[in-house]
Amino acid sequence: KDIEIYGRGVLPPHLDNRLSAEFTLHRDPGQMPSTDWLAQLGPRITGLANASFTPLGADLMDCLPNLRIISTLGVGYDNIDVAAARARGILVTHTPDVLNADVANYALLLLLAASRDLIQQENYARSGRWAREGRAALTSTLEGATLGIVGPGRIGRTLAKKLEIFGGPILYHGRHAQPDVPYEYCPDLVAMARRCDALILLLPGGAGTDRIIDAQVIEALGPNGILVNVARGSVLDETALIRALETGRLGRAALDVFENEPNIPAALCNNDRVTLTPHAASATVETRRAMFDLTADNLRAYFADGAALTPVPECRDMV
Ligand code: 8YV
Repeated sequence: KDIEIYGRGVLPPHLDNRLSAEFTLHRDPGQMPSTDWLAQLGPRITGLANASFTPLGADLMDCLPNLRIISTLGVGYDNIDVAAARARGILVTHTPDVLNADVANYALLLLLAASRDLIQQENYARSGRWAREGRAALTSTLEGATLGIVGPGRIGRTLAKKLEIFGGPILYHGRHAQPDVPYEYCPDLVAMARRCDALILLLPGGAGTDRIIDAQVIEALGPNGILVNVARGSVLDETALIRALETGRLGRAALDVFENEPNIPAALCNNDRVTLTPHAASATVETRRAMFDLTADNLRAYFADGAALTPVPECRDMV
């Protein structure tokens, strides 16, 4: 237990237990550790377990001069300044793959919920409107629908396979065509959106994808189109989305992630053509446990022999 770890953010109990069994764990004293806290503990900390979505940049790294590894909980690491970490010789790891199936399942759930107006229909049944007003409105089918995946990474590919059940064309857009992905590559996102009945966003957040889903893409998807976002709020222009929904230029949206979490604009909350969930796509007991274990295992492996299990791609040459 001579290795001292900083647990940043609120660590889930299982992760907290794993880390405190193996290391000396210093839990987060607040939003940003105080100067006193950092002055006292900063130099002793060699590992950081990150469970926070707030930016982790050079300012904090410079207060932790002996930090060797940042193990972040989650596959996404857009809140971590990886270039700043690399420049300081700090390895960054994340938790890929273990969440592929559940996040893909959630995207499928949101897609089905949006196309069949599940939440509205549930409200209709529960509130007694069925009995008072008769049958609910008809919805639209996904059978044979053209479905577009934006971001053909690990989760995108897992989802694409699941979408084959609908029997329609599956298209994808990303920076490059992927030779091992057996679906049609569309280099032009707007042109792809125009052809699609639904777009599902699975691309990483960060500078390269900031608001890549803009008014033009949203309007290309059109008045009957469905937009599903289980990626990051930052990939979507939320204001343009709201405007398109309010003016009938987009059909439906199903959103698990938002620009300013955990705050959701009232214009989305009040729109019954929007399905909302609280960033919960990976939130099953089983998947979260695997994510917590991988976060701890990366630290354990690194401190055992320098070979972390799942470094982020930018740090693969560091192990
Ligand atoms: C969160 C996610 O990490 O993996 C990601 O990138 O966005 C989620 O799975 C999860 O909420 C744990 O904090």
